[in-house]
Amino acid sequence: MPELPEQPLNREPHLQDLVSKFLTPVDEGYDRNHGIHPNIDGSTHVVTIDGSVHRELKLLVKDLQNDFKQHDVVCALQCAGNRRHTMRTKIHEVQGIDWFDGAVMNCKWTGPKLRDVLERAGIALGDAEKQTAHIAFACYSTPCQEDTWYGASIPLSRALREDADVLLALKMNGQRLTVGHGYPVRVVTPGIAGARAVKWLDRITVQMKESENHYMQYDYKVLPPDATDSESAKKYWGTTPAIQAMPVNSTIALPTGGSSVERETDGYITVKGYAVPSGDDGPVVKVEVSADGGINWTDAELLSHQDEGKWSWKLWRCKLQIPSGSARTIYSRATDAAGNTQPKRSQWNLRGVCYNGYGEAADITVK
Ligand SMILES: Nc1nc2c(c(=O)[nH]1)N[C@H]1C(S)=C(S)[C@@H](COP(=O)(O)O)O[C@H]1N2
Ligand SMILES: [Mo]
Repeated sequence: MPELPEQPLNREPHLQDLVSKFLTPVDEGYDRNHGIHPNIDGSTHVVTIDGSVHRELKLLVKDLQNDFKQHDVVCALQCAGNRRHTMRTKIHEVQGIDWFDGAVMNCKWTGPKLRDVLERAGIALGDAEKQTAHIAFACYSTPCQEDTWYGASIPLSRALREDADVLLALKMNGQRLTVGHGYPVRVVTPGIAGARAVKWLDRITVQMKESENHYMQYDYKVLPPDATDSESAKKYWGTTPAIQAMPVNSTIALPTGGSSVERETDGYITVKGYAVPSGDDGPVVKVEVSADGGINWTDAELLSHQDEGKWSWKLWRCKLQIPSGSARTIYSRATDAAGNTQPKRSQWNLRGVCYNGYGEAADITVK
């Protein structure tokens, strides 16, 4: 495996800062890297489109900008390991970075739709093949900890759907992409795990197999519960599907677990958080909060924002009546437009991915 000269940058913001803005500022979102950042010259960088296409394309960044209609998409981009800390502390130890609830950001991305670029190349597959084919994304510019390159794939059919809004993003919140978030071009796959949103994109391939990259085949999968360590996981990697859609989720940013809060004169406390929908099933239409372990639920107020859409997160807040005392737990539960809702606890898996049990602020002292 590649020896990297330094540690990859991995960090998440404080949750209260994160939910203070609908659009996450470029330098305030989480960073997730399996290698170190490459140093790419955006004026000469080429994205190759190849595989089962009629015309192989080599596009400069300026071609992506000038030759195709530019689209804006506001979406939540979330690491599949978001909330791993809750899974490992409430259920059982898992492998992976100890993400709390902040490995998600809600940004506005701008660039051409992948389907328009693929249309220019022409898909050289029959209709039946198009239904089962994959579109693979690769970055060869910088090695990773577990592989010499980074790659991922999504179903081709999804990339071809006008309403799936898969973008080759050149901008983030109206500004040129930063190196950390993929300059000069990254894939943005709304509703799909962040692991597929390949940064520093240099190749797009139409193929009949999934990406063979380590992070597609041997990571980012919800392994069955009897995969309890790396050894017992071995026989499951090949048969467990790679994560695509992320599940509906919500978390509580205020109050912070373990903190003390004073009740307002009316006996209420303010609870705040974010909620994200499941895959294609946005937006989130309801968030409820409970102060009694999930017996009674109070509807939270969903805040409205100008740029919101089915892929964006919902910020919410709630006035919750809660008795004073110590060791109180507050839960949150989101429901999306298709009726998907959070379970109290989601299934344990070795890699600690896709945790979407109730949002939880535990051990609160209410004065
Ligand atoms: N080339 C490349 N792309 C990548 C990664 C990476 O390590 N290398 N990490 C992926 C993962 S796991 C996530 S969650 C997102 C994180 O994006 P961000 O660092 O912009 O927050 O990028 C994805 N794209
Ligand atoms: Mo990730």
